[in-house]
Amino acid sequence: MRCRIVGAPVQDGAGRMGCEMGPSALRTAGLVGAIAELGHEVVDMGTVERAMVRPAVHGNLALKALPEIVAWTEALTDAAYRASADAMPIFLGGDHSISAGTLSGIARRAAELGRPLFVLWLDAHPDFHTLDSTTSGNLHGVPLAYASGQPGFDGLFPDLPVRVDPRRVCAFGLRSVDPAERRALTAAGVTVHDMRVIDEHGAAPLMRDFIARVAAEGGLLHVSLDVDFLDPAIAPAVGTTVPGGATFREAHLVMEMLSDSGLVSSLDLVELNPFLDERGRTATLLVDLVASLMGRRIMDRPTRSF
Ligand code: 4U7
Ligand code: MN
Ligand code: MN
Ligand code: MN
Repeated sequence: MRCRIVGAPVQDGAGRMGCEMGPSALRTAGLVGAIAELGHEVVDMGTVERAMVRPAVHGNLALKALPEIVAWTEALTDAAYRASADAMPIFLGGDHSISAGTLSGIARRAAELGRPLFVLWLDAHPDFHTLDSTTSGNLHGVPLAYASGQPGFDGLFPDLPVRVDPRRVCAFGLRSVDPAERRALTAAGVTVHDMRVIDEHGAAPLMRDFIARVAAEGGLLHVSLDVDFLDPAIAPAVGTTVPGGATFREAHLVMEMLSDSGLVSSLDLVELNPFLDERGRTATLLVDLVASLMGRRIMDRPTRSF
């Protein structure tokens, strides 16, 4: 596999500062070496630069840093499109607002390749607010709604070249969903495997079904991993902790099954706030999860696991 590392040091979309240091912490924790060690070709392409900020106003006065996030989305859409030309891009956030751009660029790429794009959204939150429905005004809460073409972003966020079909999105690990998001997710047809569903069925059969769907349609698969998908006891370096998250083994199993599938074509690592970490343990855990996704195994397996 050819991998491309793309730094996206964005923090204006989150409620508190620190995500800007995410790419540095992931590099310091040894991301590039961990991938290379598994036999992949990996190039660190450096850091995306924000586009020029232009004034942007919206009736929702709670919105924070709208012009800045619009400018980042412009730059990241372009960077994601280019980085996905002939390799698997890994985007280092930065807060989750970066996915407004990464998803939009990847969706354009998938459409050009004539492949349906699936998205696995690993997160405590669906990030399915529109500019009108968000009450916190933090724009890391909107990227999935934007990229899947929900209304109300026109004229402010860049026009989507190609939208992500929400029926090809699986949100996995949710445990904090606002009422407006709940309604919109259902109406849009997003598959939601919240923590209660994962508790009842186990992560494996849910992942197996989703992977089988992607494979059956010959799809590309973008994985967006928000640190708060993980239980805060194992991943403290995040501004938006919600108890009851994925355990260490649940998270690794998801990555191992994705790796076996051979379908993952792009990845976001987002919301790491190194200012809140304990001696780099969250950054290190993320690097180990990426290693599982890229093929690290406890033992060799004689057969595929699904
Ligand atoms: B993250 C929230 F109200 N929904 O809109 C909001 F619960 O990227 C949280 O998933 C958003 O971390 C979390 O502010 C965004 C809140
Ligand atoms: Mn998120
Ligand atoms: Mn989240
Ligand atoms: Mn968060």
